[in-house]
Amino acid sequence: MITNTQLEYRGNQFPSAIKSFEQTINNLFFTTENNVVLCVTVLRDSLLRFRFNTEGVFGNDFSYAIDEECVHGYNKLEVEEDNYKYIITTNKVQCILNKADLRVGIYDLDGNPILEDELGFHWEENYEYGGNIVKMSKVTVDGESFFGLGDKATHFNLKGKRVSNWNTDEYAYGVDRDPLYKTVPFYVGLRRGVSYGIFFDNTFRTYFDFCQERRNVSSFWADGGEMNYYFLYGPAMDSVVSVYTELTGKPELPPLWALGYHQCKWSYYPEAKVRDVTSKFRELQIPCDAIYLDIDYMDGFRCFTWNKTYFPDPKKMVSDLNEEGFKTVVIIDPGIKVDPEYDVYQQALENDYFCHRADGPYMRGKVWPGRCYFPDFTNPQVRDWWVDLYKELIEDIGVKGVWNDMNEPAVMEVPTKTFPLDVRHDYDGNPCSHRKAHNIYGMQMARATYEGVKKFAYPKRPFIITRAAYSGAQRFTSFWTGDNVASWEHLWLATVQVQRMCISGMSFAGTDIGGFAEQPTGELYARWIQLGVFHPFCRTHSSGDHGEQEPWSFDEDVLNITRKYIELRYTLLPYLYTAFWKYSDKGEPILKPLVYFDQEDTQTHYRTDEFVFGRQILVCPILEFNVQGRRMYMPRGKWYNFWTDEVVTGGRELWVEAPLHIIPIFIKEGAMIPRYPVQQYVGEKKIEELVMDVYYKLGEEKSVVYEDGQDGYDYTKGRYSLMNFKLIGKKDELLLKQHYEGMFETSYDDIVFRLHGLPFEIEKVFINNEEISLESLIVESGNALKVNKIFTDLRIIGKK
Ligand code: NBV
Repeated sequence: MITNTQLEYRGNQFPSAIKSFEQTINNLFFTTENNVVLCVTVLRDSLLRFRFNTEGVFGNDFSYAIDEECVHGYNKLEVEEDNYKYIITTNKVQCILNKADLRVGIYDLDGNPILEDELGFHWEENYEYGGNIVKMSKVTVDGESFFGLGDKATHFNLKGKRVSNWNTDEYAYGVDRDPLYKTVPFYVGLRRGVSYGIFFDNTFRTYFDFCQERRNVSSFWADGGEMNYYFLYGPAMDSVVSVYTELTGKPELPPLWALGYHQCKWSYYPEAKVRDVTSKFRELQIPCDAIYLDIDYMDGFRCFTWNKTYFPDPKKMVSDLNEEGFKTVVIIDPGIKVDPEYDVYQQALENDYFCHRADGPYMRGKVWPGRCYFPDFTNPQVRDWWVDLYKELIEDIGVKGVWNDMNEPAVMEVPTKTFPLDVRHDYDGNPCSHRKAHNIYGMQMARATYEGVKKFAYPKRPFIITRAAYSGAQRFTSFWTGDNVASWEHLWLATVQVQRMCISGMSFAGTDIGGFAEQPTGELYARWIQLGVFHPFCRTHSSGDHGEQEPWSFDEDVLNITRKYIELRYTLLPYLYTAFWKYSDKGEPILKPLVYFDQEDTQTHYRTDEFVFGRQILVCPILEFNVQGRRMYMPRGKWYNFWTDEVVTGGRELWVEAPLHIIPIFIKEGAMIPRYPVQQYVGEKKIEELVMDVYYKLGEEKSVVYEDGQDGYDYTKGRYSLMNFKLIGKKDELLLKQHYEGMFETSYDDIVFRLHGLPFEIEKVFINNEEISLESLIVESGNALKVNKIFTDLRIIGKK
């Protein structure tokens, strides 16, 4: 039976009435009279998968995104039936399927709707290519908001937007330019205070419409493949994002140096230039951990080779740099130069590792080396071969990280900027055309690179960065947002894009600080570095054809500002590393957009600029030129101004001062923030004592500090140190409780607690219930106490 709404969608086909239901353990199969099958899989009480097929049988169930290690299990699964519907009940949700038309509604256990089908699943034959365009539409309510989708260069709240996913090399993209480099078909909906998520795991070109076409409808569809989506129930946004990240995979911890500052340019060469730049960092005492070599280090842009004129002895250079604390990161692109004399080309040819066109010949395309062929990274044998190509670079020469670029894949001089759609791919034994493999090509390249670097860097940790990605790529690599521009608009995009990446499971992300294309003014660079040091990945990069972009390329003021903020990042490394550990352990995003931080406060739903770094540091970037301050939204609660210790009450907009050397930063009251000394690079100094900045609160707050060997895999065997603190503030007393876990011996014995905002003068201190003389503890000018790290109970009592 066709309904009235469906009549408007002639050309589309719809499921008819359900004729049968079958259950095999977790899979519930519903088949309609016109042979549509819906398989509902209950993975967890709040995680359900919906997979539709229009021909009665499902193809092989294979996904590059889903992490096989993700643990599933539910507490309850019941299926009931009446004349009109099937009701699937778990411990968290109820899912109702209409018998008449297979439409689905999901409700909480009190019957409140979370997400209901509008037209629900429908499809249209794809006349051009065969197969179906598979579609889904959902009812939305007024005030509903949408977040996620990876690197979209648009307002943080996607309400009213239509976006698509087709990995694209988009040099100097502007606001609203779409699609860009990455495909993350995942979003979080926030409806009447309740969050849910949708992950549409389909690698074809996909589309999402958030009430742009029709006011109360959101929809998503794909040019081919299956309607295959996961529904994640919150009701808190943090559980939606964490469960999505678990589903698509959490990363290992990076080496700590990778969280330091990185310097890059297209390109630093010859060797003398590289050495100049690195020595200048040390001379000017600007901390820096990584130096990048862009395409010009290679011989004629041939991957895995060196230009021996520019770099006569790469091993010596890399090792000298390493001595000075600089880790060398090199670029590797996917295009392999067609050159019968080149061994990488020969090997791939002999083994048939390059992609073919549908009618047989190799896929040819022009990139930096000229005419190239492209490895099929969706073939596991090709990935294994690629892994071993890293032996010399990593094991022999000592390179520490690899940068994968152009892997959308990007091809020059063709209007589509990528492979022709007929190109064939192995897709891990599920052969298909480029229409299906395009969006995961870059991820599979980064995966093979990760495995290669890991194999030869072991027992050290690998570092990989990629431009193109699909959901799940975070298991292997970090990300940057591609070829941005040195403009104020792009500085705004930087804060929006990195926050968006963070709630899309891809926290280890950053932008080219200062902008890749064109040249920033000193002021823009200063504002960008102030923001960039709070991004999980922190690298200055530029195309190099518009002038210099090293910290000293501007004036003295900008140099000092840059040093000050990079130093601040280095002092916050234990805090950032702890946030990374929470990401790696629990899927918790490193940056928290305000709506994530406090979804119940509707004032946060349309904020784009401010974010919380980790759990307790609020950052508000300055995004306009020639200003001395700005208005910002302070989330609810009390916050200490980082610069002045003044306490402000949130839940309101307020004016904050921000002359050029200041970015507004606020610390959540009750927070305990760990700090290291300034180092020129990670590991330069032995950490003799840990400083903890303690921000008094009347009430309670928890803080955590995670540490380990900073590299290597011992942490996976329990060799880590986890200090769980609880601060309890009373009128005339401050109690710090510690619960310790792990087997790692930190290099320091003592913690220096710097006390901020203490409302009383200290009279006595008890450690584990034993009074200790104040004089023996007090350091710095009075408001800091130095205490052996092994304590469970530190009680600071005020004078009455
Ligand atoms: O390899 C050169 C550049 C690189 O510096 C940049 O970061 C990439 O996004 N690459 C793009 C190719 C040239 C772009 C114009």
